[in-house]
Amino acid sequence: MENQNETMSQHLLSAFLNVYSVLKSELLNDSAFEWSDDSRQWVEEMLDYNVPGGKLNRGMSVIDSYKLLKEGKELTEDEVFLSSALGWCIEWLQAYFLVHDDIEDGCHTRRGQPCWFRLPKVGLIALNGGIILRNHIARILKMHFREKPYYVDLIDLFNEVEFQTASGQMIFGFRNMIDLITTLEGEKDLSKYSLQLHRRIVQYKTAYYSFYLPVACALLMAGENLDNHVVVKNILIDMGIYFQVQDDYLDCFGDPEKIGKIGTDIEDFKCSWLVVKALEHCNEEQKKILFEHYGKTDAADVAKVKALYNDIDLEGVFLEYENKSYERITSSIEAHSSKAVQAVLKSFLGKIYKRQK
Ligand code: DMA
Ligand code: MG
Ligand code: MG
Ligand code: MG
Repeated sequence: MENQNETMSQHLLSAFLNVYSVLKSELLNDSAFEWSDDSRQWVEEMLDYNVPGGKLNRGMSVIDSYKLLKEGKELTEDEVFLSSALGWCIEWLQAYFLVHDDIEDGCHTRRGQPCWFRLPKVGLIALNGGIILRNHIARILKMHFREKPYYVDLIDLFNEVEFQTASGQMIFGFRNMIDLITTLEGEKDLSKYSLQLHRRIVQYKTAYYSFYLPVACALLMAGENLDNHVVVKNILIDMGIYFQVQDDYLDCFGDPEKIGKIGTDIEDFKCSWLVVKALEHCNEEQKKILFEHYGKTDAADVAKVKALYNDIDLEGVFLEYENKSYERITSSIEAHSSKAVQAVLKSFLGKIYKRQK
C-alpha cells in the first residue's frame, strides 16, 4: 500500500511538472512578445529561475486536496490538469511575493541560489519580473477556467488572498517598513513587538496564501461554496501560523543547506516569533542585551543575540510550542464532521510537522 501510494504521488508530481511546461509555453506564446525573441527568452529564464524550484507543497496540495475531496476516486486527466493549473497559480503567486520579499528583506539566497535580484543583469528589473509573475495568474485562470461556473469565485479568491498577503508584508513584514516606523534617530523599539502582533502579521503574510488558498481552490473545483467552510479556513489559518513560526525558527536555528536560504531576521529587526518569545523569557539584564543588539547588521551583534537565544533555551521553547500546536490542530481536525475534509487537513499537517526545510 505504502509503495503504491508512493508511485501514485510520483505520478502526480510528474503530471504536475508537465503542466508547468504547458502553462509556460502558453504564456510565452503571448502576442506581447511577438516583436522580440529576447523578451520572450528573458521571461522564460525569469520563470524557470523563480517558479518551479521550491518544495512545491502549496501547488501539489491543490491536487492532493481535490483528490481527497473526491474520496480517493481516480481523477480524470482533465481534473489532474485543472487542479495542477490552480496549484501552479499558487506557485506563481508565491514566486511573485518571494521576488519582491527578497528585495524588501535584503536577502542574498533563496532555494539554494542567489536571489533573482542579486544577479548583476537583473537588479531592480526584478520588480518588473514580479509584476509579470503576478499578471500571469489571471492569464492562466482566463485560459483554463473562463467557462467554469466557479470562475468568478476563483478570481475573487486570488484577489483577496493577494491583498491579505501584501497587507501582512506591510505590517512590519519587511525591513523598509521597520525603518519607516522607527524614529528619526533610528531608535528601534522592540517593546512594540508582541505575540499578538506576530500572530496578526503571519496570519496575513503567510497563512492565507500558503494554507487556505490551496484548499479553497480544491473546494471551488469540487463545486463547494467557500462560505460554508469557515471552520476549515480557521484550522488552516492556525496551521499557517504554526508554519510561519517554524520559518522564523529555521531562520536562526535551521541548516542553510537544507532551507536553501541564509537567515536575516535578526539583522532585519523582524518581528520574529523568536524575538517575541525571547522578550517573554528574558530577565531584565538579558532584555538590555536584546534591545542593544537586535536589528544590527554587524556579525558580533547577531552573535550576541544568538547566544542569548541559547541561554534562554529558545529551541526548547520552540519544541514545546511545536508539540502543543500539533496536538491542538489535530484535535480541531478530528472534531470536523467530514472524514474527507479531515483527510485533507491531516495530510497538510503531516507535510509540515517537524519540517527541517
Ligand atoms: C515571507 O516571510 C512572506 C511572504 C509573503 C513571501 P519571510 O520574509 O519570513 O519569508 P522568507 O523567510 O522565505 O524570506
Ligand atoms: Mg524574507
Ligand atoms: Mg519578508
Ligand atoms: Mg523567514
